[in-house]
Amino acid sequence: MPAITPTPSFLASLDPSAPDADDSARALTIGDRTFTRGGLFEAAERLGRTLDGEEGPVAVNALPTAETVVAIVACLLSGVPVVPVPPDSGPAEIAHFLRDSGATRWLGPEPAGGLPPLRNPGSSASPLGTHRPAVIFYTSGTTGTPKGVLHSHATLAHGLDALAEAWEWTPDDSVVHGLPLFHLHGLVLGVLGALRVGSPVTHTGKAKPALYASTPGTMYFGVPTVWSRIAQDEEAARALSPARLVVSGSAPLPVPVFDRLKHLLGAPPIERYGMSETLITLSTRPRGERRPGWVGTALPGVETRLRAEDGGLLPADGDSVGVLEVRTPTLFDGYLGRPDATADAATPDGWFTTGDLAVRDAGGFHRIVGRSSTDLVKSGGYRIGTGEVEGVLLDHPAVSEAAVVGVADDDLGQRLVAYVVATDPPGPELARTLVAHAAATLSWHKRPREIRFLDSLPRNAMGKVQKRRLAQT
Ligand code: MLC
Ligand code: AMP
Repeated sequence: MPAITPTPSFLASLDPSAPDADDSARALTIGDRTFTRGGLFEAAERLGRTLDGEEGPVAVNALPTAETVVAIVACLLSGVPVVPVPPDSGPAEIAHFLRDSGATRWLGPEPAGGLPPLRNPGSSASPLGTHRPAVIFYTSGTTGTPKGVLHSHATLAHGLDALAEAWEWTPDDSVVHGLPLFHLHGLVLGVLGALRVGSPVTHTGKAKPALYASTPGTMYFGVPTVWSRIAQDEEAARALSPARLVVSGSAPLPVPVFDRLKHLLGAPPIERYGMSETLITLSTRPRGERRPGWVGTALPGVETRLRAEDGGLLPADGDSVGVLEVRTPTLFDGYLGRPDATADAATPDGWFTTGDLAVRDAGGFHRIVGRSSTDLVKSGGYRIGTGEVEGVLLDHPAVSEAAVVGVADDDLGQRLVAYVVATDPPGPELARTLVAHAAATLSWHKRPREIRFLDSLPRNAMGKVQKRRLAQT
């Protein structure tokens, strides 16, 4: 993890010394607040001055508000690492994020249950050591608590420039979305991307069809759940037809949704693929082919290959399914404090193992087929580790066994279903209690959408729960 010098030009459009800077140009609208480029820079700089000497990282309660954007931009401009915290996080998650990152300050409203103690730099060393990442994203793995994904100013800058090139994204564009401000999609692409390119962005607060439809723009970003809802709302979909690009990512876009958007908008959506760890690596192009079910070709600087179960490399024949490996200048700087997990994700020759199953055709087009592990679920575009949810359910006194699986869902792509062996009488009331327990301990978006009670969980001869059998029940 090389230490990197923060560069104020990462958010290039806010650079006050830029020769063609127009301070009065609109930079951001969120809620009822609109900032000019100069106004946003000034607000962030003012807050940044209070961070002077802050070792950080600084945790930001990433509500969809102007204050959140100002806080994150302030950290980036000041070179203080920032941890965007999902605002619906429960106390266990918040305590983990703060402890694991060694956060020294919290910006934004305090959580309802109060704030756990922050690290005092004077009395304990930073888990970051000498490294100064730009952002730490917490993301779920197949087991254990979420891991901190470290990105430098350099990887973010590279990733956004590659996207700008691929999408022909210029200051003449205007971006619209309502995605959460604590993940790659909504924060890096949707806000920092716009601030780097210099195209104004409107955040709609929520990712609702009517809000997208009533907000003019040239580029709309959404996860497939958002596009599926818009595709069912003909009026909303038609309102987006003047847009230059409608972009889907974070989860597979179902082919019927692709087809319906193409019909209603008059042009097919752009699909792009990425991960918190790699940033965006594949995309279709505005002037290129957009093929339903396929996520396009490598972005500038990115290489891909497919690995078979037997360890060999697979041909790009449009048919052979293997685990997708990528080599990219946008690769993260590792998982915070987890050299074991960082090493596990790398091949001996330095490629990153995504864990996604894919095919690639001779023209370099990729289709994402699924994930190699059933323990990582994508629901509404959120990545959720089933182990984490099982652990929380097992902490409840009425639960003796629990297994969580992702089940196909027309709206969310996958929805979390928890199979539970209960010590209390099972029924709707206990189901509601367990959902509320998971939502309150972890976060609202990680709650199981359904609890199914069983007398015992199906296990193999080794005692391991057979999740594939559960997912079929
Ligand atoms: C929310 N609600 C609550 C609550 N929190 N109610 C009680 N208690 C709480 N704590 C309310 C909401 O306001 C809403 O009400 C209702 O519950 C449903 O909320 P929800 O569960 O959030 O909505 P849902 O329909 O499930 O969400 C769909 C969605 C959401 C698409 C809007 O899943 C979403 O924002 N997904 C984006 C995830 C994302 O950005 N992933 C990218 C990761 S980066 P009401 O009345 O308002 O409806 C990545 C890399 C890449 O993947 O490639 O991009
Ligand atoms: P996250 O860690 O939340 O960034 O999620 C990354 C994961 O989202 C990837 O490993 C994929 O499984 C999934 N993903 C992202 N974009 C797409 C896409 N366009 N199609 C299918 N899956 C996607």
